[in-house]
Parts: sequence; structure tokens; C-alpha cells
Amino acid sequence: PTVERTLVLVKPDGVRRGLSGEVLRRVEAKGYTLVAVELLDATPGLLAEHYAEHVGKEFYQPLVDFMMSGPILAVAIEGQRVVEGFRSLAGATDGTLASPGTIRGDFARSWGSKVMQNIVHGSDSPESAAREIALWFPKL
Ligand code: DAT
Ligand code: MG
Repeated sequence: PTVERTLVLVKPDGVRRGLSGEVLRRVEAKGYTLVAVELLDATPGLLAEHYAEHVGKEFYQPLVDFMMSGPILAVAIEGQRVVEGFRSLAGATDGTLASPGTIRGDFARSWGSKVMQNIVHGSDSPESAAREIALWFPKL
């Protein structure tokens, strides 16, 4: 069994709403280990790398503006199958449709441009996780 890592971001809406602790509580209650935690302000360059797959899409600039609207809590976590496991804790991208019991399902709704205000980011594969952790935590 290979222990893996993933990147979690509590997005500016989650930090603003005081949900950072709730996200960390759920991660720890699930049995994952915190590896690194940092509150920071994203820059356009960091976000262009982080969201490279979305650069050029119509929602990209609104997404960047939102991600720069306040501090982000970046968290690297560790555990067996943690990439899939945190995506499961986070729930579907669209908070309106995300299952109750998930972070997004319990705390996010979406309409219009609000779909990006879905509390958390979680890496979508071990390869993405390695790339994203290197971006947000260059010293790890
Ligand atoms: P996820 O965060 O579930 O991995 P994603 O990688 O497809 O979703 O998109 C990244 C973020 O961009 C997502 O959390 C919310 C936003 N987003 C995705 N699709 C969008 C759309 N069609 N309109 C507006 N924002 C969108
Ligand atoms: Mg994604």
C-alpha cells in the first residue's frame, strides 16, 4: 500500500465563512495526516500554473479573480488513496448537486457565476497532486 499526498485548498469563500477548521476537522476525522498548512494570497502566476488545464476557458478570469479575492488556506495531506479520498470528501464541483454529507454538498450552493465558490479544491490525480504540491509548497 502506497501512501500518497494530495493538495487541498480552502478557497477564499471557505476562509471568509470560517470553514477552514471544519475542512481540517473532516480531513483529520477521516484519518488523513496533515503534512503542511499555510495561509497565503495567490498570485496570477501561481493560479495560471495551478489551473493550467483551464487557462483560456470563459470562466478562467472570473475564477482567478475569485481565487485572489482573499486568503487561501493551502494544505498538503497524506494517506492511502488520499487523492480519491479527499475528492470524495469534497463532493461534486457544483455545490447545488454535490451530495449532502460532502463539504461542497453541506456548505456550497451555486447559481450563475457562483459555481466556483465551492469551498475547497482537491487534486484530481496523484500526478496533479505532485505538481500542485510543488507549486504551493516549494519547500516540501
Ligand atoms: P474541481 O474543482 O471539482 O476539480 P474543475 O477542475 O473542473 O473542478 O474546475 C476548477 C474550478 O473552476 C471549480 O472548482 C469551479 C470552477 N469551474 C469549473 N467549471 C466551471 C464553469 N463551467 N463555470 C464557472 N466556474 C467553473
Ligand atoms: Mg479540478
